[in-house]
Amino acid sequence: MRVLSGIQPTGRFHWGNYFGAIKQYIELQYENDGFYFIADLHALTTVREPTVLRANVRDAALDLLALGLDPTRATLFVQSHVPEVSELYWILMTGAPLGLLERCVAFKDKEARGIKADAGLFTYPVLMAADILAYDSQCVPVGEDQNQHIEVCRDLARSFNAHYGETFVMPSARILKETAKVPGTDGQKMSKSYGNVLALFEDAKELRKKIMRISTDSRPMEEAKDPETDHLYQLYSLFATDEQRLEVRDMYLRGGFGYGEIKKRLADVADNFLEPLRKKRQELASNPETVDRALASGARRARTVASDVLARVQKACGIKP
Ligand code: AQP
Repeated sequence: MRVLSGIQPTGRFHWGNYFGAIKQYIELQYENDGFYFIADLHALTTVREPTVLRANVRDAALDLLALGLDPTRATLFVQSHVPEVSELYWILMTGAPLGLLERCVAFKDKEARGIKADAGLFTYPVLMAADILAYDSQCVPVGEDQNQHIEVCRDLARSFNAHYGETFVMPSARILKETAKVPGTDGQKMSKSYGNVLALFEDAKELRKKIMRISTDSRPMEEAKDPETDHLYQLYSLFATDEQRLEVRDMYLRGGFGYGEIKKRLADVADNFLEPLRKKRQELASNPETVDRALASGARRARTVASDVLARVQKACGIKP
């Protein structure tokens, strides 16, 4: 099965990116034909400093490789290295109903929070549709926040197919229930633009400090609490073994514990998980040519697939002989 997903190099990856999306990329790479890209064209809507964007793309590649993405199994590439996608984006823009884009909550949410929105941000779901359709993708592993954009992609593919004849493969989202919306330090969705993230490759001491500052309620220690509605417990569950999780769950149900104790446990399990990855990342960073080689061969493979799909689309709509 062709699996595809992209991730924006708009800053360092956080726990939500990993548990919502990247972990799926890695699990799916063994049995499927995985295409994973660093979405630098999408990032241009927020990162307007060239040196920062270049550094972010490199960090993103290092992070993905350190987290376990294997470029000999999956195709890892940078979005802008496949120009066919930009042409497909334009073709899909013609015929994309404005109302469909106006209903996208990610755009409305940013606008409501006073983030200056440009046409790129408004039409982001159409570029995302081109990203998906350009590789005949069947499965798109993402967090819940991207579900609506995948529905837009399916709408655009359906209406193109209805007008010009069967051209696009219909993709489906793959969203894991337990990690569809990882909470941030304040309990809202973990998101860079909410300033509530815990980064994966943050300095260990800084990370521990941030964990100790996770917001909690002021109910008395002795009161029993529902673990399922508590974001600290949800974060702990991401890293804990079943046994560790059940022990903490019991503490919540019984009451008589302090949130500080859970935060310490969270810092320990997270550190346990992250420490070997930090080491792996350091090794990779000292071999930049390995990363360059992986991205170059990924782009070659991705272009081969995307140019075939684009030729099929051009023929269908009559713009090339
Ligand atoms: N909190 C989350 N829980 C589960 N999945 C999440 N994803 C992001 N946040 C969560 C998933 O990560 C993948 C990459 O998303 P992206 O490139 O769109 O990253 P992002 O949107 O830049 O992440 P942010 O922090 O949410 O950025 P802003 O604040 O700029 O929008 C996607 O599959 C996404 O679902």
